[in-house]
Amino acid sequence: MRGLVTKSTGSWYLVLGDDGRRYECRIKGKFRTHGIKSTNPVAVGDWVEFDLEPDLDSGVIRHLEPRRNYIIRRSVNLSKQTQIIGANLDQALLVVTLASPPTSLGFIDRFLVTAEAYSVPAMLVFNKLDLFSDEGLDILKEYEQIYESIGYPCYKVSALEGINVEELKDLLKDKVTLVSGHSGVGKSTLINALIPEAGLKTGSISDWSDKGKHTTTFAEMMDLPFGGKLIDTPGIRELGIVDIEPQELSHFFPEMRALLNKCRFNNCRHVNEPGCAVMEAVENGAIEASRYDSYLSIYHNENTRN
Ligand SMILES: Nc1nc2c(ncn2[C@@H]2O[C@H](COP(=O)(O)OP(=O)(O)OP(=O)(O)O)[C@@H](O)[C@H]2O)c(=O)[nH]1
Ligand SMILES: [Mg+2]
Ligand SMILES: [Zn+2]
Repeated sequence: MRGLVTKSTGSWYLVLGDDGRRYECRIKGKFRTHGIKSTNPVAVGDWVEFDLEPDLDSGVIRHLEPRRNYIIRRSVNLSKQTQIIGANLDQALLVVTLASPPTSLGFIDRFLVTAEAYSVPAMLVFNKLDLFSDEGLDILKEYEQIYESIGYPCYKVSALEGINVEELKDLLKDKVTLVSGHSGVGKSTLINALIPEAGLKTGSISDWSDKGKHTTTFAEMMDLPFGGKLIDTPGIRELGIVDIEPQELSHFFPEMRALLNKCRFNNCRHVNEPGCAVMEAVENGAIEASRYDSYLSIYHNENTRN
């Protein structure tokens, strides 16, 4: 039977079969994963074929269909294993908080680069609007300006108080949307606000300060009552970039991509070359310094890997 993977624990998978029933499935033996080595050969959003076990309630996945796209990360710990966060996505929504917990611009940029590299349209949702001080609102405005000007849509909501949540519905309708972000930013709270019957477990008020806390432990796909699907995911602390060559990194910064044929050297790395149009744009403010910092950070940290 063919089916859609709606939950992945790493050891078993929930698969929505073509017959509309859900089956608990496992993977047995050797498994073709189209050349991607990852801790989870099968991810939420994958289409698979599976054989029913004699009990007819569970199954064994025997074939993974090629993915249209996916979001992948490298764990930043020593194992350096990669993990596919979700597959076959129409878009990715990064939930961002400026405080409790803070989300850095570097993290936002890494997420956006990953989404660009795998052709997943991305948007930013700034959450916990109810907690913002005047100063916080100023910073928010600055962030919105940075990302809107590059072409990433930005929204600000309070998932807890339901502020501006209604406005998100049009964007999510009939689409498969991955919801990602640090632990404690309110991903599950936001999904509960959009899908009242989801009943997802959310962190208790003080949990975000406990760095090890992950309330959501497995990725799970849920149906939106007005059409479309959301994938709730466990919070990620850091986002290691996978499989991007140094010379192609600037292609995944849309504002740099627009300038690439203007550099004096066509193999310009935009690091210290004379006549670099990207560095010139940073100098005159057309490219945000924080974005260029993120570029350099990814360039030097990620791409010198062995
Ligand atoms: N004040 C305020 N608190 C919020 C808001 N959204 C979520 N929270 C709180 O933030 C905490 C974490 O929310 P969760 O929804 O569990 O966060 P998460 O992103 O799903 O976290 P993980 O599952 O660990 O990745 C909870 O105490 C929520 O009540 C909001 O808009 N305003
Ligand atoms: Mg959660
Ligand atoms: Zn250059």
